[in-house]
Amino acid sequence: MAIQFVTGNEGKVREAEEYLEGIEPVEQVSFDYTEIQSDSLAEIAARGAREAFVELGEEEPVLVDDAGLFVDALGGFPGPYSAYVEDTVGVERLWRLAKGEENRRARFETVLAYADETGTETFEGTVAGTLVAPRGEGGFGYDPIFEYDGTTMAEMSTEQKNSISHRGRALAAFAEWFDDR
Ligand code: ITT
Ligand code: NA
Repeated sequence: MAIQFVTGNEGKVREAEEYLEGIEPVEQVSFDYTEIQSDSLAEIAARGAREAFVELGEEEPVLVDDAGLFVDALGGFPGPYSAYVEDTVGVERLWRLAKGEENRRARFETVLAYADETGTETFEGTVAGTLVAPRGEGGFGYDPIFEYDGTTMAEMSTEQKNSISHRGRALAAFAEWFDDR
């Protein structure tokens, strides 16, 4: 058995594989689940995981990850629109937007939704940090402009990022629950 990680984002898969190594194998699967209009990442992820589990034949468990970057000074923007904003505005220009603000605090949030024949469970993770000019070649997405404790997430190894990140925290909650079932 392998967990089917339904995502088009290879960075997410790398982090999940690294974290779940020795617990459960992870396989990337492409499936375009419906992203419902909602301000709740948990609701979006849970519905997506359920739909993917059913549509993929209800054989193997499914994992979905819905994440966002929430910038304090921008009223939480881009939040649930983070993927769209990365594609259109871009990471560098989002930094320039934040640069003009005195308050550069931001947080990443992610919700992991796991679905199998017994039901659907969600696990959340958050990390608070500061937006900075882009640094580092690792990670993905907004990592180069998100600094935690003096280091951008793009300057961290996958293992280091997992030890402090929103996704790492959600994976920790998931792994604990998964192991205890
Ligand atoms: P899937 O929906 O296919 O999983 P996606 O990249 O569209 O992939 P999201 O909607 O969850 O995923 O992503 C929201 C945005 O936030 C997107 O631009 C990501 O690149 C970015 N993002 C998510 N997790 C991140 C992380 O750990 N570090 C930096 N950026 C991240
Ligand atoms: Na997405």
